[in-house]
Amino acid sequence: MSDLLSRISDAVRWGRKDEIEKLAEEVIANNIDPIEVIQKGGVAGLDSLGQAFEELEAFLPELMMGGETMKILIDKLSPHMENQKSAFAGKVVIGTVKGDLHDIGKNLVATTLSVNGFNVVDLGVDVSTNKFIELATQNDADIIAMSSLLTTSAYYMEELVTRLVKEDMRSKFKVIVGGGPIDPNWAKTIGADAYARTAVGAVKTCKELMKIEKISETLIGD
Ligand code: B1M
Repeated sequence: MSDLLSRISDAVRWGRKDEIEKLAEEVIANNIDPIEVIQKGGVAGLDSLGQAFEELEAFLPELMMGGETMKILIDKLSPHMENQKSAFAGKVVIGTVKGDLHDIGKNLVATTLSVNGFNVVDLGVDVSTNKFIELATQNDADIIAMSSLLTTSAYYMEELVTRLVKEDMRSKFKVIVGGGPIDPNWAKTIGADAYARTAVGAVKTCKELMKIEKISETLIGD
C-alpha cells in the first residue's frame, strides 16, 4: 500500500497523466479507500510540487500539469467513495472565493459532503460575496462553505461574514471556511462559525453545525 501511495504521489508531482490512470485502476481493483489514496498519495504529491514551486524548482506549467493529474485521480476515484446518502444532512452552498481559481480542494470537499448526505450547490471558483449570498438565499442553504488557497483572497471570507451581519442575515446561515492558508485563528478573527482542515473534517464539522440552533461565539473545527 505505501509503495502504491508513493507511486501516486510521484505521478501527481511530475504530472504523469497516463500513469495516474493506471494507478487509479490499481486502487479500484484492490478496493483501497479512495479518500486515503487522494489524501496520502495525491495531496502529498501536490504538496511536494507546491514546495518545489516556492523554491523555484518548478514553474506554472508544472503546477498546471500536477493539478490536471490530480483531477484525473479524483475523477476516477470519486465514484468509488462509500456513499452514505441515507438521510438528508443539510444544504451547503460552496465555492472558492473571489480572485482564486484553485478548485481541487473545494471539489473534494463538495464531493465528500455530497456522498455523506449533504445537498451541495457548487458555485465554482472566483465566487463574489454577492453571488454567495444571493445563491445561499435562493437555495435556502443551511451552510455557506468558502475555500481559499490564496492569502490575497482570504479577505473575501471576512467580507462575506461582515455583509451577513450588516444585512441582518447572520443568523440565517452557518459559515465554514478552509483551504491552504486558512487556520482556526483566521476563522475566529473573521467571525466564521467553523473551520476544517480536510475534506473529511469538513463533513464532521458541517454535521456538528447542523446540530446547532443558534450561532455561538465558539468556533467549531476538526
Ligand atoms: Co497555485 N498556489 N497558484 N495553482 N497551487 C498554491 C496554492 C501555492 C501555495 C503554491 C506555493 O507557492 N507553494 C501558492 C499560494 C500562496 C499563497 O497565497 N498562500 C499558489 C500560487 C501563488 C498560485 C498562482 C498565483 C501562481 C501564479 O500564477 N504565479 C496562481 C493563482 C491563480 C488564481 O487562483 N488566481 C496559481 C495557479 C495554480 C494552478 C491553476 C496552476 C493550479 C490549480 C489547479 C486547480 O485547482 N484546478 C495550482 C496548484 C495545483 C497549486 C498547488 C500546487 C496545489 C493546490 C491543490 O490543489 N492542493 C498549491 C500548493 C499546495 O497546496 N501545496 C498551490 C490539493 C488540494 C486537495 O488541497 O486545496 O489545500 P487544498 O484542499 C484541502 C484542504 O485545504 C481542505 O480540504 C482539501 C482536502 O483535504 N480544504 C477545505 C480546502 N478547501 C476547504 C474548504 C473547507 C474545508 C476544508 O470548508 C469550506
